[in-house]
Amino acid sequence: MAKGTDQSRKTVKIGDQTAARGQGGEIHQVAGNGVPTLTTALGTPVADDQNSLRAGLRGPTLMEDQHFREKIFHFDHERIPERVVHARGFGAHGYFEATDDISDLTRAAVFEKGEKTDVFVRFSTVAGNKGSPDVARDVRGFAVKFYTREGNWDLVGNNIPVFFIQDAIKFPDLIHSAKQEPDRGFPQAQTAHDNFWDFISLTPESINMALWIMSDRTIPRSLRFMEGFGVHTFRLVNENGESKFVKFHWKPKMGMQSVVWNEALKLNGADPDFHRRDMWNAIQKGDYPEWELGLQVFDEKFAEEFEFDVLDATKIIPEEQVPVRIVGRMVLNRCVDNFFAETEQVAFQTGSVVPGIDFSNDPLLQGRNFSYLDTQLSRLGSTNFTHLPINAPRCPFHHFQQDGHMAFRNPKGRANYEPNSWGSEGGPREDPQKGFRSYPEEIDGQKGRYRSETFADHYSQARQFYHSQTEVEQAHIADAFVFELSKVETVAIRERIVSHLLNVDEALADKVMEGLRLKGRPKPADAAMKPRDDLKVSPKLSIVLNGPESFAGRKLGVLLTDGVDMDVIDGLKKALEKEGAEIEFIAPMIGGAEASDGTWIEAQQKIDGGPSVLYDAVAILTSKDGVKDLINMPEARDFAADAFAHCKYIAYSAEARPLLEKAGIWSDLDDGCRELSKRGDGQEFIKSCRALRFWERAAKLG
Ligand code: HDD
Repeated sequence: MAKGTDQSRKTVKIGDQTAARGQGGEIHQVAGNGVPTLTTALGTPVADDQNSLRAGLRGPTLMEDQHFREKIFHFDHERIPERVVHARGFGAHGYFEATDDISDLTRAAVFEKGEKTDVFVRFSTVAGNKGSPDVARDVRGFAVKFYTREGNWDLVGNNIPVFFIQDAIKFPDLIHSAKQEPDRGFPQAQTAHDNFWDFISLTPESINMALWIMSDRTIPRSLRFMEGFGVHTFRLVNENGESKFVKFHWKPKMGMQSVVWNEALKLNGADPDFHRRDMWNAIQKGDYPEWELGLQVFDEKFAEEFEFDVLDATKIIPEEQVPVRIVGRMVLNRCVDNFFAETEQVAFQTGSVVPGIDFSNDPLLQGRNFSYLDTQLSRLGSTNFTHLPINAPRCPFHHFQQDGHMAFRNPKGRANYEPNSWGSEGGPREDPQKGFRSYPEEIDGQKGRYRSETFADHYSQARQFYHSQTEVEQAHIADAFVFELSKVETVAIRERIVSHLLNVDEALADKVMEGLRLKGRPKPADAAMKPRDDLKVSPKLSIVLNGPESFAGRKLGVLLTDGVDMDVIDGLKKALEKEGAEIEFIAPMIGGAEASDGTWIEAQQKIDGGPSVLYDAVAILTSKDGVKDLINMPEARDFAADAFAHCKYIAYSAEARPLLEKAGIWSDLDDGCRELSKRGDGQEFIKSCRALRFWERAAKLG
């Protein structure tokens, strides 16, 4: 008998499962005892999944091997085109609950007070490919699919309330400029290159958004700690057909928080999956992220009187001018079962609205309404992408669309057209009462390729945004411009950006100019409209001013060694538990460390895999002997020095002093640093961590 056939295998027992040992000695499970039989895609049971069918022991593989061919064929076609933008995403399920009666504003079922609607949310970065790092400096997509009882409503937003361009016709240019340059195929997931800043410098309408992307909004600490925006002006329409304008806002219950740029650079190396891991872990352990949905509602009169055009997506309406009214809450409480089937195949469309919600004439939105439907065809390969479970409505639906690739929800019966004579057997019919009706806005005008003069002010809101930031946030914006433009090779492009910044804020422009060592101040860019000086600052635009009230949902990283004081550890653990925050132990070896009282502390990270950038605050707790090991480890010195440089709150035991000295921070320790010597000290330390960062340090760091 030939070697390598079933008969030549020995069966062995692993745990309570039967396994077969192959010729090479490898062990694999066989069916039985509750383990199902492996089959082909068409259900034929498979006897051997280890060896392809051969002519003879050492002969060629036979084409006849249907199982082998099907397996390889399917594997070869596993990839579908990634999204042309927002390729890297992370999705989760949850629900939306309407908490306020707004029937005077909209007839949308999703907003009936008390109504609970399933949602699927996909967060994303924009420019990077599917495998790019999570903490790239980039806008975050914030797309929400509401499976309402009157059809799916997609609110396809971002974590920034304005956009780069005013007209969708410029979108391909914008995205081409931002992604890898076409001749060289790099840089990946970053805008710090010539093409992007060239486009921006030649597109003054993008300057407001340029300020936003250079702020810390584009380096969020967690997807859970960022705002979301529908960006455009939409319409709400009530039962009587009356309409008001609306802008949608998502407010994170845990407040806003970002990382600092140097941290982001290091995070992308330490954990390219930082954001998805954080979201996955939070949901898996029941710490469900939550947002409130708020509306800015305004009428035609306000729209006419407002300083800017409400149809211009490069502008906000400050919350101080039109307050955000909270009308519901969204909770994400379930991770996906299968990344591909859900996160990858979900198809959002701005055009998917439901009765009671309608579009405005924002030319960016109008263009998007075409693009999203169109792109799904090339991405998902069939007009039947709505048949996929993640995209299908969860309310009853009936229509006469039929056939096509992969049509797997097919109507029964004779009628596939309308009108027909088949009465109640004749399929669905329109419903003038319940059905979607577009708001009958009066439109009159001449056909033409226009840009309204009301879209012409490109700098005033950029100035307002900059002036609304705290000092430390302003410094980050200037630093970000210097960083990005330092990667731009063409000096004329650097200069052009500075010439735009001169229209925003002279001090900012000068800082950037000096940071780049430009040889002289360029002239301010020609402005179609003189920038205004009279816009009031809007504190709601600052991240630092809108942080959390507690340390809940955040993580303390404790670097420890053998001999650590268990009392202090216990004190910290208790304080964090009370606060709703997490603790993670980092040790020289992954096996953990033995505390002074003999307690064994399991480590979650080995020191070189757990740098301080992974944590919101850190503690360095060691013993006289333990610290001797740490001072010789560059990663332990970095742990301390980075935490200090990133303005983190730092706790330490007296024994940690030699490490803090070696890291060069001992003599600079400030009020953001606290020695822990007894159990009760932890509570005070965690209280101080609520501020998230000790920003006072930033000025001293220079
Ligand atoms: Fe877009 C995806 C958000 C302008 C064309 N966009 C996409 C996603 C988000 C946004 C969150 C990812 C959806 C997902 O997770 O599957 N896009 C925005 C926002 C914009 C915006 C907030 C401005 C306010 N987008 C925009 C324009 C166009 C597009 C002007 C084209 C004219 N966007 C697309 C697209 C994508 C997309 C090509 C790629 C994948 C997809 O749609 O499904 O159609």
